[in-house]
Amino acid sequence: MIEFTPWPQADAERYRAAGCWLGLPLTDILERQCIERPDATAILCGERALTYRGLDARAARLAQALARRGLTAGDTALVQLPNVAEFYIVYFALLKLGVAPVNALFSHQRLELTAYAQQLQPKLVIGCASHALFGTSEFADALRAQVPGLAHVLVLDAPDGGLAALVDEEGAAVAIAPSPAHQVAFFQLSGGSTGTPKLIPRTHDDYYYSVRRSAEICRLDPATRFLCALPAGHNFLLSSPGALGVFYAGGTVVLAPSPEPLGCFALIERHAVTMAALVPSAVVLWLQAAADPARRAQLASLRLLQVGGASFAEALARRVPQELGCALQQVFGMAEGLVNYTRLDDTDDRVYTTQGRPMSEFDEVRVVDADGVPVPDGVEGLLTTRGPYTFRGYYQAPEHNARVIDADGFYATGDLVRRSADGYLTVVGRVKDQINRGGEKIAAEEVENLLLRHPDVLHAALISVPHPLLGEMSCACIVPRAAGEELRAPLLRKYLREQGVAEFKLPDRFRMLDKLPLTAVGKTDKVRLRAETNIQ
Ligand code: J2J
Repeated sequence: MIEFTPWPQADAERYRAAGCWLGLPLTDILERQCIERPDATAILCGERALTYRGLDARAARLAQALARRGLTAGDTALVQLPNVAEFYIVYFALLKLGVAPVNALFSHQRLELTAYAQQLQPKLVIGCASHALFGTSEFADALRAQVPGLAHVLVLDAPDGGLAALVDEEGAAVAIAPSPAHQVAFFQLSGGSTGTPKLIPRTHDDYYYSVRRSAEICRLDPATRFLCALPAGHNFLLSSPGALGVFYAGGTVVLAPSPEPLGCFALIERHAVTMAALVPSAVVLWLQAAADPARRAQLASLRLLQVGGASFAEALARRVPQELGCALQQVFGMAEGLVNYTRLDDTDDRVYTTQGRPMSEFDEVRVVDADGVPVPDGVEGLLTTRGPYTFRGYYQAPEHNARVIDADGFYATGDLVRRSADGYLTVVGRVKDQINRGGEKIAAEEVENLLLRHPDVLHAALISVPHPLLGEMSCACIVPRAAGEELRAPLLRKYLREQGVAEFKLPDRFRMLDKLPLTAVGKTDKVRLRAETNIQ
């Protein structure tokens, strides 16, 4: 059994009685389609098409192959795959086995994967040969040295057959079962604001509820063709309603390697895609591309564009229906739980100016001031929340949990919002020490700690600065140890890269300073630092 902070008994009973928690594992999503529409197309990936029966059969075969190799319920796995059909085959195979995976982003590098592996102590690692870390066995060997229980490293597209051989393997059947529905199904990744990346345990019960409710709000049905062009493992693309919502409704997931518009537009046209999910920075690129009437014509089948992950300017939001020819839905969610949607029948004003309202009537939202006292509607405050699919604690992080989850179980999201009288939220800023770089989250402390390892760096502070496309980019403010030190941006960037950090976390800009401004209590005054940093 994998440890996690459970909901208090009374809440759990309430969520069960209300039908939020059904006691069903996430594998039910596939199993019901194998009965209802086994021959419908579940996934389109390049030239490959997988039916529901095909997807389930592959997941089942892989689960059996892994069981024969000793993987059992309660084990964990670290998975890093790009947007390919195997992502879902592996995900469901592990769920069938009761093995809880964490899906690292494909942009993650040695440092992130090692941090996750150290926390999870996985028995299994699955990677892809097209990623620098899994092209050779060097990284896998280094992981084995740090994770004593690591028994298997499987690589997709490996010369020796790797993962694919297991998906095709026939052998003696072993009895397997998913973990109980009220237990951990898998781990989500936190955007983070601390030095170490945090893991979010998600149970079958809570996640399945969020998927069903999301599919309902977005009115998914078997005719839905959903373009997944952002990382498949991200909470948005997996559950809001994401691929799991589409599978639940019996629709089709069309996989794209990236949100780059020309490739996506071709896929939309070829597969008559009806719905897509993007971050704001990708919408800007889509709007530019759709200025060409021939390109715009490729979007004829698109009915709904979901936008979330970062602040979406009202002026851009207003252009979506006009220039892309589809409805807009704003989505404000988080891997920790709470997801807000504008509704498909909302007024234009709501859709353009708010980030929606919570998906569930059981979501509880408190907008509070710095002392934790609720503020009136319409007044800016800190968003805190609890509910049937909002976690109660990060994995093995008691100190951090004590800071972000209050005595009543409300999670402090770190987002500054305004709530309208009818419950719609508008995101106005954040208090967490995080940079939201076009939807990719960077924990300032993590990068600062890496910079401080450099012998010539005395102080380091990572702040956000405005960026026309990404919304925000990062700027590292550095105080060198010795005056006149030849500490240059390329050198520091190279130093960070060598430490094995994801490319999107490398500071976009560097500023060399004599000293950092301090607050009254002696902490770096990032508000002042941001105000004084004028970088275009
Ligand atoms: C402003 N900020 C937003 C929005 C997220 C659906 C959609 C997104 C995520 C996600 C997700 C925002 N406007 N529309 O998990 O299921 C910022 C907030 C939030 C943080 C969460 C989903 N939508 N944000 O982005 O865990 O700061 O989840 O707390 O990656 O992104 O980031 P993440």
